[in-house]
Amino acid sequence: MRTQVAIIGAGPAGLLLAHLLWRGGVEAVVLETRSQEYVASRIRAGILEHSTVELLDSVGLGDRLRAEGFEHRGIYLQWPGERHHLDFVDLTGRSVWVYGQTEVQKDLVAAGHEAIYEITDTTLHDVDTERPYVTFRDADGVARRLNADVVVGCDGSFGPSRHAIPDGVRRTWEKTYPYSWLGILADVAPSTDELIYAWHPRGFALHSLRSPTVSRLYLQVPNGTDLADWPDDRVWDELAVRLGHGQDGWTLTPGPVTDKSVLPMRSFVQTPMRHGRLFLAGDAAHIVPPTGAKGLNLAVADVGLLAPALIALLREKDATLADRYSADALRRVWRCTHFSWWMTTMLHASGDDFDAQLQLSQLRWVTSSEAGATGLAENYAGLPIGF
Ligand code: RFL
Ligand code: PHB
Repeated sequence: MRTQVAIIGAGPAGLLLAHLLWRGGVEAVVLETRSQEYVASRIRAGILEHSTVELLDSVGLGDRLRAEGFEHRGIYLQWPGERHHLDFVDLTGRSVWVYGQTEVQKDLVAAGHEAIYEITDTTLHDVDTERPYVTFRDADGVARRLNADVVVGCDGSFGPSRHAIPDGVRRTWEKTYPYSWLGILADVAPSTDELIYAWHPRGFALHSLRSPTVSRLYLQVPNGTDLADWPDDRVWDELAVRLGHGQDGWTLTPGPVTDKSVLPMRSFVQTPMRHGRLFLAGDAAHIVPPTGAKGLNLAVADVGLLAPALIALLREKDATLADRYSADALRRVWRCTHFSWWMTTMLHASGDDFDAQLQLSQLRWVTSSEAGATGLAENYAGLPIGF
């Protein structure tokens, strides 16, 4: 097989890149190791920032999002005894949208972007030449070869693409955190109109949502937490304490839990994001802890930069944007890496009393000073694609 762009990974980065390239007259083939059903039903991100929505709108993928998603003006930040609303629209003129990653994925599939699913043994070859190719076994176990002008690794944090950049060239930066999130999806109306990020001495809690009848909530838990220790009643009781059930008349309504999982947290960046004819986008190049709601948005921003670069490279033989891709993308990646680290370390209990006082001081500043609030709002609602 031959194509112009071989894309590894049919997550949001890979399928959106295929869509943007198709609109620009460049052909791509997407290779995916999981089944289409598995990819479509993975429960992950829920918040789209302003520039993500603008990009999806501009390429004909915004209709269902506008009709079925929920526009939020801001978030609540709270700690015991106090809840404050930050209005991003007043502060920056930008809102965010609640629209699940599963829905973005469905819209991409509905736009006609097929992938070759259930492949194994994905291997990248000759990426530092003009004739890179990918070998794999298809769902029937048949060995296949895909020749391309360019290979793009959109294969997430466990894919092979990032390792195809030689050890002497690639550099990685990593930070781990001493806590994880226990997340639940529940068939119950959200007890809030906008997301609540709660600092609590027992640990962070987040009340998010997916629709008027589906809530998504998270609890900070120690690394290595066993779900067997967290029956649904215990999860709801702990959420009630940390989110301030009963405080100023606010109540948390529990309901049937339909999904429960533990998510580890990590900050990770690999540079460069391009080596020869291999480009990396999304989680393949960087992971952020979820507290800033940035993972999906960063993946979209990467491909928003990469698509015009590849279109210019392959259609006009103009390498200017492709040569700048890694540096341009990494400016935003490091901004979001810092923001996600900052939100995470401001809101999670570390067990250190001194840290707790600093966190509360920071939270008071962010919620009472227009300068502090604007900084958070600008980062959360998102910087322009070209930042
Ligand atoms: P994805 O979505 O991981 O897609 C990568 C795809 O590559 C495939 N793949 C391969 N394909 C072919 N050959 C191979 N050898 C392959 N190896 C892997 C994978 O099967 C997969 O389909 O990366 P992408 O497209 O870069 O998109 C990034 C986002 O998905 C990610 O940043 C966010 O979902 C992160 N994230 C969250 N972000 C948020 O902003 N808010 C959240 O609440 C949130 N929750 C999450 C998350 C990520 C999670 N993961 C990765 C464990 C919850 C989870 C569980
Ligand atoms: C979610 O709805 O899953 C979600 C929202 C905001 C975050 C993280 C996750 O910061």
